[in-house]
Order: sequence, then C-alpha cells, then structure tokens
Amino acid sequence: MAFPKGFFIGAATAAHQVEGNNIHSDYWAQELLPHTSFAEPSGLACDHYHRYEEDIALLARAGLNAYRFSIEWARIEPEEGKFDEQEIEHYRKVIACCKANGVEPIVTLHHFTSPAWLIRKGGWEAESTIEYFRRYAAYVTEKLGGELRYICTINEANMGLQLAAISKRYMLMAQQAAQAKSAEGTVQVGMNFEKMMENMKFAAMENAQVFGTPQPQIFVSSRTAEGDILVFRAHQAAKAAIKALYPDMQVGITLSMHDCQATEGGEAAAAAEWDEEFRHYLPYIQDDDFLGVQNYTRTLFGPQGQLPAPQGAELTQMEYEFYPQALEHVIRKVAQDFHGDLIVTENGVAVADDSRRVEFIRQALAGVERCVSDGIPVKGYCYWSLMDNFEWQKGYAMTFGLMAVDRATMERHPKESLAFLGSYAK
Ligand code: GCO
Repeated sequence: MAFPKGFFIGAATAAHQVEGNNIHSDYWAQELLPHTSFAEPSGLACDHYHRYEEDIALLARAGLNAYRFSIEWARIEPEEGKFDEQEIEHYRKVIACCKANGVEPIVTLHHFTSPAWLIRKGGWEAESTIEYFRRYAAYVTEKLGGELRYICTINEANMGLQLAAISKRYMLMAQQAAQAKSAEGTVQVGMNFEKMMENMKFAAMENAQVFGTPQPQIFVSSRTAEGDILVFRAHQAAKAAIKALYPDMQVGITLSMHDCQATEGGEAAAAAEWDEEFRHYLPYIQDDDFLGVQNYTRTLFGPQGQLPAPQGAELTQMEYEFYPQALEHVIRKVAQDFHGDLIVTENGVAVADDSRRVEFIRQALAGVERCVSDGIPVKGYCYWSLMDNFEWQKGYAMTFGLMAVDRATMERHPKESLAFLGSYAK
C-alpha cells in the first residue's frame, strides 16, 4: 500500500541543534559553564543558519515533501520585549525556500531552548512565562502566519515530568550506592557519586551567577506538578493567540511517548506511566487540530516498575532498545483517546550503520501504513533527524541523521536512508 496523496514524508530538526551560535539562549549559557554537564558546547552546530538552502534542497531532491524545524525564541526576542525583525526575515526566507522546493514547512515555536532572560525571570515554573510565551507566539504568527499552515507550539511538552521521574530514580540509586560504599564493587560508584555531588555544588554556584538561581528552570528540567500544567496553559494561551490571527491554522503540541508494555504483573505500572506521559494531558489538548507524536522505543514494566531492555536486545547509541514497532503501538493507543489528526513529528534512531536506519524506517513506516489503512487520521511522518546534530548534553556523538555532517568543513553527506525515506513520497 502507498500513503494517500498529501501525506507528509519529512524530516525534522530543532534550531539549537543545527543552526549554530544561538548565543542568547539558556543552553548556550549552560554549555559554557566551567562545571557544565554538556559533553561539548553546541558552537557552530551544523551551521544550518547559513546552509538551510542546501539542506532543504537535499531533502527535497531525495523526494521528501515536508520539513519540520523550529523558530528560535532567543533569536526573535534576545532581550525581554525587544523583537528582532531581521530574525523574522531569516525564517521568512527559510519558509520561502521550503515552498520553492515543494516542501511543506511545519514550524515549532519552542523546541527546548528559551531566551536566557526568560530563565532569569523564573523560567518554566513561573506564571509570567505563560504571557511571555503567548506574546512571542502572537508576534511570530502576526509576521509569518500568512505563510504557514502548521504550527507546533511546544515540543515534548511532557518532558519535565519524565525528567522528574528519572532524577528520582537516579538519586535513589546514587544514595544506595553511597550507603553501600564499603560493599565490594560499589566503591567506585560511591567515589564517582561524591565527585558528582562536588561537581553539582560548583555547577549550582555557576548557575546562580548566570541565572540568579542555583537551579534554573530551563524547559528540560525536573518539573513540579504545577509546572507540568503551566506548560500546557502556555500552549493554550499561544494557541488562542494564533487562532485569533489565523483561524484556519492547524495548531498542536508534541509529546514524547514510549510504547509502555507490561510484562506479567506490570500492568498497573505500565498504565500509570501511560497516564503520566499522555492521558492526564487530554483536558488541555483535546480540541487541538493535531497532536505531534514523538516516539523512539518501548519501555517494559514489571511488578516493581520499569525494566531494563530484554537480554540480548539490540541497543542504539542512546542505549535504549532498537524497536521500530513501538511507533505503531503508540499511534494506536493515542488514537483511542485523542480524536484530532496525528502527525508523527519525530521518530528515529541513532546508529552508526545506516542500513539499520533503513531497516528502522522500513518497519516504522509499515506500522504507520497499517494505522492509516485502519482509518486512523495520521497525516504525516517526520524522521528525526535530517542531519547528524547536537544531541543536547551528549554533544555530537549521536548519529540520528539522514545526512552526515563533516563539522570541520560543514560538508553534507546524504546517507542511503535519505533516499530510502524519500522513496515513500514518490
Ligand atoms: C526531542 C528531541 C530531539 C532529540 C531527539 C533524539 O524532541 O527530544 O526533540 O531534540 O534530539 O529526540 O533524542
């Protein structure tokens, strides 16, 4: 079966991960702290800011018909209330370039990075952030809305809660390791634990200097229950502003979702996780035009909670399981409760061997095709990512891309997987 006419086959990027020199952002500041937890700074990234024409042309030449990218708030509003028209013109050109290449631009307004000033004002736990985000969304829409059909307000709006859960698990393990310091085999862990705590003290001081608080509330931080909902209220405020200007704009949010699978006795834990990742947000997104589905793998649950990947499972560079079947499962589960359109805004794999990427895409898209033929309103699939890029704290080591980037020369090298993905659109 082929996808219906108008189905998007695309690739995704995020501004900070590819553009380079995002100097007014919170991440830029954090990357440069002496005790940073980033493996390396983003620097020039892939210089996509200057090479977007080549990148979009390569995407289009391979047959892809959609490009999901993000607009960088820290460029548009580098200082509170000071909006930069020239940066609007930059993104106007990016959008025009998509169209000249027959590519649908799918724009995200917030993809993890925020202006540093926003974080100094309390960031993603502060009530005032709702109004700041609404104002920025309205500004961008007023300027560029006439050229767009799809806007994702916030990327992986549920990330803060997932991080809170991971930190809790991690701290528990670290405490146990520290207590068990004398026990053989854990000494080394205890030592590292102490060093890590030491490092955290310095990092806290450095953060205080830059952001006025030892624990800045960037978007990708552990979120409180109130902060979790605040993000969705910011989405709702932005959506209302966008709709007031362009009632026909397709507006949605994107969520990071695992295929939560129960092994025997793990049913309650898997259901609780699905509720936390997805279902409890329904009241805030139910009326959205679409939901952006972002999935990379599955998570297994037993009676005690989350389980590691099965023995012998193929792992990706990210150290989670290579499991392309997860996407179909997630789409089917989401469609039980969410009745708007679905767009796969991210799905992908970090592997060195591109033939495994081709296989991942083949299996993932077979699952999407089955969903479409069962009548689930999936409107598109964007692979993460168009090119190898800055994978946040992990730096440039993770290769998710359909194209390799030689960061010394910035030359692009399309991989076989790019043409393979493009073949689905032809
Ligand atoms: C995300 C991420 C991307 C990551 C990708 C791979 O939305 O989590 O948006 O920025 O690079 O998920 O881990």
